[in-house]
Amino acid sequence: MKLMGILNVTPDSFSDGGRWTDGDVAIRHGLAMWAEGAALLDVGGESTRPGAAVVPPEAEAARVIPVIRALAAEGCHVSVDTRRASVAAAALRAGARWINDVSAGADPDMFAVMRDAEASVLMHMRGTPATMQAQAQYQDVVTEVITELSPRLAAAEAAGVRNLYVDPGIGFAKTLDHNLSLLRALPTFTRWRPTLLGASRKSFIGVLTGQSNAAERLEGSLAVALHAARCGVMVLRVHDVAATRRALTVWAALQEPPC
Ligand code: HH2
Repeated sequence: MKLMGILNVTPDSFSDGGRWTDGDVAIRHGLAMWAEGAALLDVGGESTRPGAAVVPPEAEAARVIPVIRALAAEGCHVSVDTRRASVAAAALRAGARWINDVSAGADPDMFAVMRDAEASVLMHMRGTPATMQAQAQYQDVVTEVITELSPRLAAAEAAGVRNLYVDPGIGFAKTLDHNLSLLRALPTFTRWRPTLLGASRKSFIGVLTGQSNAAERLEGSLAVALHAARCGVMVLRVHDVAATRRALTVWAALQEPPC
């Protein structure tokens, strides 16, 4: 399983907001995650936590493009975490390889841009970060997430997008029970499509463990990482690259046959 290291160049991300807003500090953190074994660095300039402020595309691009350019120039493989086609296009020009879109192509121009990416991620969400939690109502969350992602995948493929990954969107228009149902059903996703998962430090872990401080949710994040590995997730989006890599190394050594 590949690790995607999270690099939020934002003042307000839920667990690391403000830590990497200085470009040089962000680049150093990205290089550190790369050295720790990240296969991709996911650079984002807009927090998508519930109720986060909307960032104009120019401001989002100004945050992420210099960081992406510097990391790509150092040989790191970079993905851009954006809902904006214009930001995604600028990121590809700056050397990004993947596009990670939590809105699964809501911007009408996104799929045309994704055509030029090495791979792209379509994540499930309802509404926008501002409105999503009010839409966390499902009869059967697993079936509905797949049903809602399917037309987005079909549209992307019809537009010529290659190497698509699906993501159930943990924490995006989901309650604790929805998140747990989706995680238990990961094999359904991984049998369906190459799957990326982002659960690192998310609030459902804090609800289960009683930890309100997101930065302290490492153990819960590692538990999800091992579960994801067992379920065949191909890419795991994490804040703590070194710790996750170490946990996965031990887990892999215990598998029969060794993997
Ligand atoms: N989660 C977040 C952001 N981008 N992308 C994918 N594909 N999957 C996810 O689960 C996912 C994502 C939210 O986490 P984070 O970037 O840590 O926080 P914030 O949105 O507050 O910047």
